[in-house]
Amino acid sequence: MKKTRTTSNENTAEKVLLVGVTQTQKERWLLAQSLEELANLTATAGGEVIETFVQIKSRFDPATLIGTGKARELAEICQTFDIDLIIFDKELSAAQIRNIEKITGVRIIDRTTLILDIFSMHARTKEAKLQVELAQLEYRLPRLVGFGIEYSRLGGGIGTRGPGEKKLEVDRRRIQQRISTLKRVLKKIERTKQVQRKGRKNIPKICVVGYTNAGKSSLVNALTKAQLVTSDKLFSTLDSNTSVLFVPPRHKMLISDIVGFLKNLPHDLIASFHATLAEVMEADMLIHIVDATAEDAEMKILTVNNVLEEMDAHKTPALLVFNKIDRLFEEEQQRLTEKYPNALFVAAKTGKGCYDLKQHLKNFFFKKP
Ligand SMILES: Nc1nc2c(ncn2[C@@H]2O[C@H](COP(=O)(O)OP(=O)(O)OP(=O)(O)O)[C@@H](O)[C@H]2O)c(=O)[nH]1
Ligand SMILES: [Mg+2]
Repeated sequence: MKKTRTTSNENTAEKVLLVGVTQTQKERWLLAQSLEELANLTATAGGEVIETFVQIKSRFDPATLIGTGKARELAEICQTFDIDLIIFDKELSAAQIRNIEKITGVRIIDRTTLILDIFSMHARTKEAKLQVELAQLEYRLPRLVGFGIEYSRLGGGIGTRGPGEKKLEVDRRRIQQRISTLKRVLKKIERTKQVQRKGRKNIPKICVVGYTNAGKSSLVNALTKAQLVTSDKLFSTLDSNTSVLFVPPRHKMLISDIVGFLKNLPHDLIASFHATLAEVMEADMLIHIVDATAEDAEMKILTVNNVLEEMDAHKTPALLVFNKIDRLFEEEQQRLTEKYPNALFVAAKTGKGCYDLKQHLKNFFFKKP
């Protein structure tokens, strides 16, 4: 077991124990990063991380993942620190959740449930709400044990929030029906948006992609007159938003801000966001924005590239833009410049570099060869 950190939060916050498991000592560093991210996600969802439990186990136990002995250790920690909720960094089966809950007496959720919970908190438009509901139902369906059994778990707290006022459904047949309805409605929304985009087909389309919190919305605000929500919470943007980017004296482009990416985003979740992510697929150019101050910036670049590849958008021309250079050491910027010679550097917050970026976009689309 390894003790890591405690984040402060309001007194009412749920007290959370994070659990990370890995099969080899070598993966430990990756696990530490993943747990750091899990702690940020937990704080975004309103929880307070009290303890972190790390286990290296070469073979996972199918019943409890970590093994009964370790589950008992968790139970002790929960008692000592008065823990309300355990969040596993790994996806768990319904049986594993049930078994560990039985031993610890504490509610358990996994990383995906936490992410879906944050998504449901941040969905604002009808489209985003429907997409989140679809992702939640698709995640729950294979994990339902029997009719009604799970219902008592939906008492409230992190991991139980559903889109809008709707309580999450628990009946398998009704879930299936609802999934079909949601898919149908979303398809319709997607078609309407497609028609809208066709109407603007003569205007170049740019889509800003990047890891969550890289500064996508801030960049669109800096380049246009948009006033998109920005915050240091993860996944503040769930609804795609298109703004006009004007480069004087007469050049016009469209620029879209979309949901951010994250490592190990569940596949179903990406699929549920098809209508939103169509912005990516139909863009003429992508701006791949990176938080240059992030310790693991290069891992994040790879993650974003992987998601783009999964979406079949990796062939669209992409411009790498490092953001937040107002907080970057000069030597680090130098190193990144050498490694990524075609990248641009900006500070969306102060506007630094945005003029050059606009000129670059203008030249890309309008300069005659
Ligand atoms: N110091 C500094 N902070 C910045 C800069 N650009 C953005 N930020 C901050 O970074 C955080 C995330 O910015 P957002 O624009 O919300 O990032 P995003 O990529 O849209 O994030 P999600 O929508 O949550 O995925 C906010 O707290 C911003 O104020 C910058 O150039 N410098
Ligand atoms: Mg955003």
